[in-house]
Amino acid sequence: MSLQGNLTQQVEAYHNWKKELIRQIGRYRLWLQDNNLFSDDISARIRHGLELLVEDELTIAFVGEYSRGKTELINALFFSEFGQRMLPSQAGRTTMCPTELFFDRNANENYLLLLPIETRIGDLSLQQLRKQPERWVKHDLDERDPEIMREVLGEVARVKAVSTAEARALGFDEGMLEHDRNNPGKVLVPAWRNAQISIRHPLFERGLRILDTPG
Ligand SMILES: Nc1nc2c(ncn2[C@@H]2O[C@H](COP(=O)(O)OP(=O)(O)OP(=O)(O)O)[C@@H](O)[C@H]2O)c(=O)[nH]1
Ligand SMILES: [Mg+2]
Repeated sequence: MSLQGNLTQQVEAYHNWKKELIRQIGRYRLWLQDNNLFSDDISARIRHGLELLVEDELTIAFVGEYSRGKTELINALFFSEFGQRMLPSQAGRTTMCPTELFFDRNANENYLLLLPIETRIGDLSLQQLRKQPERWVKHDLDERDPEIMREVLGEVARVKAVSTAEARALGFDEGMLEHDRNNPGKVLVPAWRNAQISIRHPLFERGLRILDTPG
């Protein structure tokens, strides 16, 4: 059986398990009511539990040393129908920032959001910055034009040349960074701190989230 078929079945099984759990919690609530064991406190706890179950999404993180094929596997699993690599994967360090793939069911659209690396200088956490759309650079992704889509997604691998002092200010250990061959004295840092990719895909529409990480 193909890997894609397996994954689809497993995500489906997870969904069915969640649905069954929600049904059983409903039965438990009725049983508590029938036996006069129900209270406002229990009601609030059950409601909170159900909300968590409904909101909860399955996230799979791809973690490993660089150039081990993490991104290539994601390309094969989710973008094979485009007939070409959608996310940049090549020999050497490629994925430069943590990249989340999912489908934004509220906005109901495909897009790429990029958070500039300079936001590391401020005090705001990624969690806080997620609530500030104006800090992110947004690109539309048109699934009818895979060539352009691939070009846009290539941004995830972008690096920029900065001085070693700038790299330190951004929180990098310069010993870990590559030197820019065209710019003596400068080092290469990721251009982005985080990437969010919303893509219509049956598994992402089901709530699956993928996290690709730099090696
Ligand atoms: N022969 C072969 N090559 C592979 C396989 N998987 C990945 N590659 C190649 O290995 C190179 C690195 O793959 P990536 O997917 O970019 O590796 P990565 O783990 O995402 O690396 P970073 O993003 O740098 O952390 C690319 O040239 C891929 O085409 C595989 O199963 N077989
Ligand atoms: Mg990669």
